[in-house]
Amino acid sequence: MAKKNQTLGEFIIENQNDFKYSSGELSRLLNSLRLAGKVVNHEVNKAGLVDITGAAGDTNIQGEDQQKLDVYANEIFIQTLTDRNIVCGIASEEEDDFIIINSKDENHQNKYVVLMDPLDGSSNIDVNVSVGTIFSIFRRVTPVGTPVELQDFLQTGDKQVAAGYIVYGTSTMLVYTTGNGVNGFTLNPALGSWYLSHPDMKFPDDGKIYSVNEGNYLDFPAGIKMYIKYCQAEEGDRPYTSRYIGSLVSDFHRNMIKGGIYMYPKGSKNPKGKLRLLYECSPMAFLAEQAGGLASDGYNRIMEIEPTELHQRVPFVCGSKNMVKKVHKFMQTFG
Ligand code: AHM
Ligand code: MG
Repeated sequence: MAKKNQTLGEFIIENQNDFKYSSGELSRLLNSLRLAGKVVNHEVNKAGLVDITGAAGDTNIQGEDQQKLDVYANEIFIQTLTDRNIVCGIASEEEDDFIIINSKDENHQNKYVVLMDPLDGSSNIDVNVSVGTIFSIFRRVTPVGTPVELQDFLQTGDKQVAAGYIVYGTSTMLVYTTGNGVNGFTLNPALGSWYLSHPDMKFPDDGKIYSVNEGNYLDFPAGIKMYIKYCQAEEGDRPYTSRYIGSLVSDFHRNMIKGGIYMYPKGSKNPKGKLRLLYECSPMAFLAEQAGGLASDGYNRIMEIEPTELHQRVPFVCGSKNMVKKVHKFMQTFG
């Protein structure tokens, strides 16, 4: 039973019987992510102060190497998961290939792989706008005790055992699911603890917010153009409100709380869409469905798309159930 103000550590222990498999291992993995999230949060919050936002490879005034925050976040998450001997493989939006982790005991007993976007929306860092970390966890499909292979990462979203995000916003929140609803925890920076602030989060079935980069309007498929016109029409509860932060995590988070839809369709600049199936869309789709919302590529459930490559991109439509269904109707009619 979720209790408000319970700490994330307590919540993980109390709910570990909900996990389908090896609860201790998954609990340790979630604990590592919450720790790495705190370290990254600390850096994100002082980004303006310490001039850490310079380009990777730059040298600061003291002659120390500077790192971009997305490179830093990538390293922190990989290092935390590796040092604590918790997973057998990691794939990251920041890495060309997946990383094989050899367990410290001889037989590589770890069963989980993590896929992540360590700092999504990173173009927002320099202007002090919210960014986020997205993670997705699968059980490996190749035999335990052997090095992980590509097929351990190329799994459909339906196979996820957990997924979540951290939003570094006006307050920092960690929101995750293990397939039993969605819960949100807010970091108390003074104490360094995450507290359950948003138990059992749900997308309202309907919403009044649409989030899309309308600068690309001319490039959108006809169905999306027609849906945007529908959102803008004066009829019933419309026109809807347009809100676009340009940080998927933040746009999703707001829409889940208030009711809304996020869209990143394909276009000539992004013929397959911009967002990555495995690091962004699949985990967000798991969260959306667990919160009573929907996520698709405009036609099909994201959770059923068979990945063919690590950095695969897909069109993405995600949010309140009835809004996503409306987009499907427009896509079927106008393409
Ligand atoms: P990134 O992984 O390079 O940060 O790109 C993903 C981000 C999303 O967070 C955001 O919704 C989208 O890209 C914004 O793209 P655009 O600036 O084209 O609207
Ligand atoms: Mg990203």
